[in-house]
Amino acid sequence: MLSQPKVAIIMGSDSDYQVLEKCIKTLNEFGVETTVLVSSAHRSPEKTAQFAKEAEEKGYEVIIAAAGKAAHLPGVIAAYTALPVIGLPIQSSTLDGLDSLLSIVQMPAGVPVATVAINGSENAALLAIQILGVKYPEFRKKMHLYKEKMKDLVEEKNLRLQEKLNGI
Ligand code: RP5
Repeated sequence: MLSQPKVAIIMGSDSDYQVLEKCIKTLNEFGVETTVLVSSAHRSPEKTAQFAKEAEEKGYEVIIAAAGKAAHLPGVIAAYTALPVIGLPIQSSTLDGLDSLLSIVQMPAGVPVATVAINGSENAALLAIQILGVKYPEFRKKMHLYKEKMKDLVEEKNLRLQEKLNGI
């Protein structure tokens, strides 16, 4: 039997946690084991580098790295590991998160970080699940179900709107 996949969620500060809640919840709902930790590319660079270097041997298969402002955490982690890194820009500053987004997305060739939207916490989790789905058919199946549900929800919304419009 295959072991359960593990996703590491790392954030630059505990002030990022609130945004990460949706990500953690989504991964839990899909049955993915997660480890959540705070480590900063700037304030605790040694710990961050050590985490990234050891991530593969610790059994993680995807890393989600969230950071705000000059958000170098995802890029630094990607520099030290061959695992896929998903970067989650946090809207934490006076620049509305654009600084975080650009710091994460503009990686030089050779060191990709799969960047989701500013505060795109749920998508970070779903992308991690889709990456796991390449190896684990059960997660692919769960993603198909998730998409079916989403489609049904849109149709429900459409029907509700049509009813409202017909009542005008
Ligand atoms: C970044 O700086 C963190 O990811 C956080 O988004 C931001 C602010 O950190 P705190 O000053 O709130 O600890 O490194």
